[in-house]
Amino acid sequence: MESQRLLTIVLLELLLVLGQSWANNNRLNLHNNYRNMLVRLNTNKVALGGVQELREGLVEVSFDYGATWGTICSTSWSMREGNVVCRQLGLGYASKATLSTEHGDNKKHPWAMVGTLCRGTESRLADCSRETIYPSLCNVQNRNVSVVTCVSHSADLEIGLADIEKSARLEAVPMSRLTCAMEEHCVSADAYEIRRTQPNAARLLLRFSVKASNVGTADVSPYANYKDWVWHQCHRHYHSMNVFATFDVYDLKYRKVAQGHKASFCLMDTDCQPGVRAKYTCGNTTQGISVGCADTYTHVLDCQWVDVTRVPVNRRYILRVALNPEYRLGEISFENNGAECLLDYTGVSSTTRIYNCKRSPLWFRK
Ligand SMILES: *[C@@H]1O[C@H](CO)[C@@H](O)[C@H](O)[C@H]1NC(C)=O
Ligand SMILES: *[C@@H]1O[C@H](CO)[C@@H](O)[C@H](O)[C@H]1NC(C)=O
Ligand SMILES: [Ca+2]
Repeated sequence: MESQRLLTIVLLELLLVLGQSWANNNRLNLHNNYRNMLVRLNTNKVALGGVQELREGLVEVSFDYGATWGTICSTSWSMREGNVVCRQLGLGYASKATLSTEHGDNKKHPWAMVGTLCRGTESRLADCSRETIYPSLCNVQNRNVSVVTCVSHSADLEIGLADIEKSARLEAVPMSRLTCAMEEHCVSADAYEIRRTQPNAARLLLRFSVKASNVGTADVSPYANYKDWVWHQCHRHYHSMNVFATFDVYDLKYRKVAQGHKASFCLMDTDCQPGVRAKYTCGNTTQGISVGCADTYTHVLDCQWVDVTRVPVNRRYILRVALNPEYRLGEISFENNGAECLLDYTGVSSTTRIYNCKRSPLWFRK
């Protein structure tokens, strides 16, 4: 008798749990099709609510033709998702996309959708995909909801391909000449160990130039306020962004074999189209890239390399260069920010080459 009662209880509990998770998934639209989804911005801020058209606020969706609205929780909420929201609302491009409570929290505005994952090119939020598992970030403690700010003009970085191929060269540099670079973590981790016993050992550096053109309709402005820029004593300039570009080497099965570091550049106009005047100079308060200008980081600059000292020689690899890989700056498109090249690496400068560079989107997480 006792065991039968226990079984009944277990079965009842199982049904309850299944029912709850079904209801939760349904309510949060983890699997729903989004055909009838509506999107709008909303805010608790009185001053903003009073303006005619909201350009920033929390993002709300409705699956019942506007009868009820709810917010979004997503691990990957970024400028990519923001661009889709702004595009769908006819408000341009995202200049900010965060998870926060600044326009109201999920107590007052419960999530109606979780795990939204966009490439950034979709015309409607309904066309985006979903994270494959329930995001652990979207738990009961989290009060944040997805927020965007839309602007009508935006920058658009485009990576140059010819510059990478033409400039590529391999160079052996003793660590005694890499003091600044090592301070900024521009060599692989093993170098710091080796330096203790062999301070003059050389690193093999694959150097190349990277050109970042602004083909958008607004200047590139570093995301941080200039008061927050960090002075780098070694290179004697301010860094306005922590991660402006990444350089990585993969084998042909896309396993990473060498990590270039995350380069934090000092943004400026190095070359401009005819009729456009350069105005950003890598100064204390003047960093950026004007519309119609480019910032070229030539291969002779410190840190403009991948440390390939430990990469096996006489093989073919893939080099990936990505601008603004963390989507810190708002852009019209992230489809033109990546370059993917072939790299024949021999360990010898005269026969090592980078070729076949193709422009690629910032790699969409698989
Ligand atoms: C909510 O967002 C803020 C900043 O936007 C962040 O500091 C905080 O960690 C977030 N909370 C959770 C639970 O993710
Ligand atoms: C820029 O910052 C450096 C270091 O703090 C300072 O020495 C220099 O005077 C500043 N220049 C300007 C133009 O503010
Ligand atoms: Ca771009």
